[in-house]
Amino acid sequence: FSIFAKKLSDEKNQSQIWFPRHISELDQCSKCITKYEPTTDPRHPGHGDVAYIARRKFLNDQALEFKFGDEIGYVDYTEEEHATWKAVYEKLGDLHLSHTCAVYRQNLKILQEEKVLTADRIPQIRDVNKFLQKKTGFELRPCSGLLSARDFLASLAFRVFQTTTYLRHHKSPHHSPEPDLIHELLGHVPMFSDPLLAQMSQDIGLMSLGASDEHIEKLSTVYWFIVEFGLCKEDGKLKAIGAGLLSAYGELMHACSDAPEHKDFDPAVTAVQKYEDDDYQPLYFVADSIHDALAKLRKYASSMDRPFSVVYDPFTKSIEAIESS
Ligand code: TIH
Ligand code: FE2
Repeated sequence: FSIFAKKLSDEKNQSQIWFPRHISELDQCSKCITKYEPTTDPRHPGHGDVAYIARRKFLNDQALEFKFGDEIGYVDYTEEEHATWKAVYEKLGDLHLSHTCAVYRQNLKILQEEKVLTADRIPQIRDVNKFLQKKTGFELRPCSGLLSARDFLASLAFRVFQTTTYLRHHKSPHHSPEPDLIHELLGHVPMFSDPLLAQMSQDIGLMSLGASDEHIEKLSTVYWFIVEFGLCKEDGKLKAIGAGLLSAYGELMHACSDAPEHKDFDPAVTAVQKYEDDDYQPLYFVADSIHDALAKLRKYASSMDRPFSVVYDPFTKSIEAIESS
């Protein structure tokens, strides 16, 4: 940004909605919302399983203690959890060639060659972060469940991805109604290893800082339909780019089949589309490519009026708000 850009005055800063200005302030962005809790929601596969509920709570409580600068602790996963991981890992392998985008396949291959992801053992977040750091600078940060859209998106502005640490219930390994570690690792990690997908995610995050509730709703809907459930076309075939599909065998097949509706990805349209969050989506958006989705998103961003714009400084991992001219 130019030296002529005007920083926001103190007065304007104060009338704004608070948002983190430095990566360390993400410590204030871990508010969880309750949805699909196994304690109360019969739609959760772990509903009524006392041991599962206790384990999930233990891991969530541990994640909640994490603060900026802490070393991420190793988690001692149980043999049952390793077995769930392995079952999902191997079953998804059957669909890789036919249903996943080239970026996913390439990055998964590297992750496997470097033994960051292996069928037998659940990877540790700390080791995955070493890989992501060298690919795109993204990092996973433990969180204790579903976050508010505002907090979740704010983290993306800093290339931080809030990651659950518990696993889905062993009874239902091929679809989880909520994000879990398997979804984060098999769905998101290979995609966050891609520079364009990483940039697109960070862009959505930057657009969310200080945004109105209405804009947050729109941005989280765009995020949902592209980063979680997006498709692209390769050689005339539908392929998944979205992490929610890449980690769920049944929905991955459904999304790429003729059963659901498919529409071209257009951020302005996508932003106001209603979505399903307790079953397969009836509608998916299809981008020409990740590059195309990023270009469209940037055009959309410039149409969103904001009294200020934000600049990210990757050296200090901080944000500067600049008055819009
Ligand atoms: N349904 C996904 C899975 O089974 O892996 C998890 C989710 C992603 C986004 C919302 S729920
Ligand atoms: Fe996700």
